Amino acid sequence: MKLGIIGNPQTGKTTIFNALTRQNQPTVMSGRMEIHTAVVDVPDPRINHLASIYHPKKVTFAKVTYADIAGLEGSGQGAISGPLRNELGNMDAFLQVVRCFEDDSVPHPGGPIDPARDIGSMNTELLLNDMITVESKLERLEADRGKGGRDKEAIEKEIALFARLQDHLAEGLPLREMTLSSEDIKEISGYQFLTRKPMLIVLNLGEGQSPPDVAEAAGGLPVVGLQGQLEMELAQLPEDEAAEFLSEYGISEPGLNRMIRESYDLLGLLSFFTVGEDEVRSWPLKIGDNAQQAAGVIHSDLARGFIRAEVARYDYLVESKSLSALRDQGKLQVEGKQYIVRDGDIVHVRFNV
Ligand SMILES: Nc1nc2c(ncn2[C@@H]2O[C@H](COP(=O)(O)OP(=O)(O)O)[C@@H](O)[C@H]2O)c(=O)[nH]1
Ligand SMILES: [Mg+2]
Repeated sequence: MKLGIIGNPQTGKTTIFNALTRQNQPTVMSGRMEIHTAVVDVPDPRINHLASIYHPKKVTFAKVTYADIAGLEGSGQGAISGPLRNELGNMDAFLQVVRCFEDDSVPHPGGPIDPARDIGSMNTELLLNDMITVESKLERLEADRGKGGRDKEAIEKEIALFARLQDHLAEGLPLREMTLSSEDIKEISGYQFLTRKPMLIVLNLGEGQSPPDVAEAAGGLPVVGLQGQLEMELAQLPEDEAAEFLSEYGISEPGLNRMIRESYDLLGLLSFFTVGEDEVRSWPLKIGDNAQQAAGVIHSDLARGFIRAEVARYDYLVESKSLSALRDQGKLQVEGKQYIVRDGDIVHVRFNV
């Protein structure tokens, strides 16, 4: 699953990307389309706790991929170029970085710092882009109608659907707020509409700055505040110094961890765990997926040869410290393929291939 980091130039996208990845990409404005991707661990204290029980050889966290996407401006001109549009379309969700920090040495092309305005203009930009896609599709459909080659009824149905999308967008509303049947969703899935993708607003705050109220501009989108510059410096410290720094500032956890977890939620994912002496590991799973699908995340053989899953609740395992003790206490659930996996389940798949 891939999250695209978007936003106006000089808002702190690359700074936050560097914080996420402990990398050091230059934070210069090139004006060109440029994309850097990185795979990032999703921090989870439960995994650390399980590791302290099992002392495994290896500890592996669930991961998400972030892409730092330069070259996008929320100018509201509908000017997203072809290749950039393709890249954006390939993302599963967006993080929109919004500049809140004041710093005269950092240019701000759009005028005074105004987070609500920037959120609004980016929304317009994405909306216009979807509008262009819908309109050109409608034009093609109208032409098809004139020719009369294809199934007439099918064309009329498609025209009706895209006209509905057009009306919705014309009201200034993102497509993610539109109620669509599963058939409609299938029909439009190939178009990768930008306003259908989930989005998290990330307020890039100056040191000690409290987050501005952007609820109205965000229109129901989740919002998280972050001190980008500070997080980047923190991420580049050795672990013990970072911990010292945090306690000095009275911070219980880097804001970045919260942002990563929020992006995980944004993608509609939960974590389930596997445990053992070799490895303690968290795995991402779509919320609502079943035990067989979870098995498939681990390995396709496990899904194919699935017999049953032994499932323990995280709290029970922490309490009794071993799966066999839970089995003896009758607290190990034995579940079939259709069992809906919950966040925090410890899953052991029995299989036969
Ligand atoms: N003062 C301050 N400067 C920042 C902060 N975040 C980023 N910057 C600076 O703003 C400039 C642009 O940041 P960058 O991450 O390259 O923005 P991008 O164009 O969105 O990728 C750089 O000079 C950063 O050092 C922040 O939280 N506070
Ligand atoms: Mg950048």
